[in-house]
Amino acid sequence: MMLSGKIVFITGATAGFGLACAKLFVSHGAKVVASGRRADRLDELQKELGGAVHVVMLDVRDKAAVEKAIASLPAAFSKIDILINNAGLALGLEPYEKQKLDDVETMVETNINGVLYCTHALLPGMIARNGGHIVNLSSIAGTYPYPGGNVYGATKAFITQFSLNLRADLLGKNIRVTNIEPGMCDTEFSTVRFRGDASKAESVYAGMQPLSAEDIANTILWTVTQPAHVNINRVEIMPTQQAFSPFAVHREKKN
Ligand code: NDP
Ligand code: 8X3
Repeated sequence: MMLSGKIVFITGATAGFGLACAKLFVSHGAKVVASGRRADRLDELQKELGGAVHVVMLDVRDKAAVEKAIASLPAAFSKIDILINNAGLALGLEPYEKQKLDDVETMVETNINGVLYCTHALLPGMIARNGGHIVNLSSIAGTYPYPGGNVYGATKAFITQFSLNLRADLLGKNIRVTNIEPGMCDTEFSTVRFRGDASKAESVYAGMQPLSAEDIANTILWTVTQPAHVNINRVEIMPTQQAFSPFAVHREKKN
């Protein structure tokens, strides 16, 4: 099996990409540390995947909790080979001046701080063992701006640049870093963004075929199963039915 003997730490494994990765990686022989905030979802996953998974209730915004969770992993799950920094969210699609600062802080704390804390806690072990792979979930929103993307897009731009800079730091240490940059993908992402408004979330994907969480899990699996000398730096991936459009131009009305 492709991932036999590998231990994978996934943040945000209770839904979407993280959940799909947990299931796919276990099916390929990995042992998975699955983390997230929702205990009921973690319990379900534990029941479904059994001894191949160790679940940890964890809010990645909490620096002390991240350090404690990682320091207290059971021995069989403690030597992490692959970290998937996946936990993240967008809140709102309003122009910045209308965004609630509480939501802004939640995005920054989750999408940026969470990645910084988990990476900082797990990297020394990878360096000591002279091997590892960090996979960060950025987004096309980190490269291409769109109205209402303001802070969410900026947090993802941070992740893209952090991934590339980590590569520079880690040269010679046999640790790979991959930045995954998906476009529209039908998970709980839009339901969270629109604060539980399911019909608004559904309308995002109406009449087109978005990516699925499994598409992203398969892509991540591909990046982590390349030969050790191959580092996939970035993967930008969109639905076929999503593409680019011209720059927007504001034109003054003629009298
Ligand atoms: P989902 O909403 O389906 O899943 C998000 C996961 O993140 C959940 O498991 C949630 O678990 C977890 N999470 C959120 N906040 C925290 C927190 N503070 N601490 C720990 N876990 C947290 O979204 P996706 O699977 O779509 O998104 C995964 C990642 O991919 C995100 O970083 C997102 O920005 C990115 N992405 C998504 C795209 C999309 O279109 N869907 C496209 C590009 C990137 P819980 O609530 O249990 O804590
Ligand atoms: C999620 C993709 O385009 O909705 O990161 O921002 S997008």
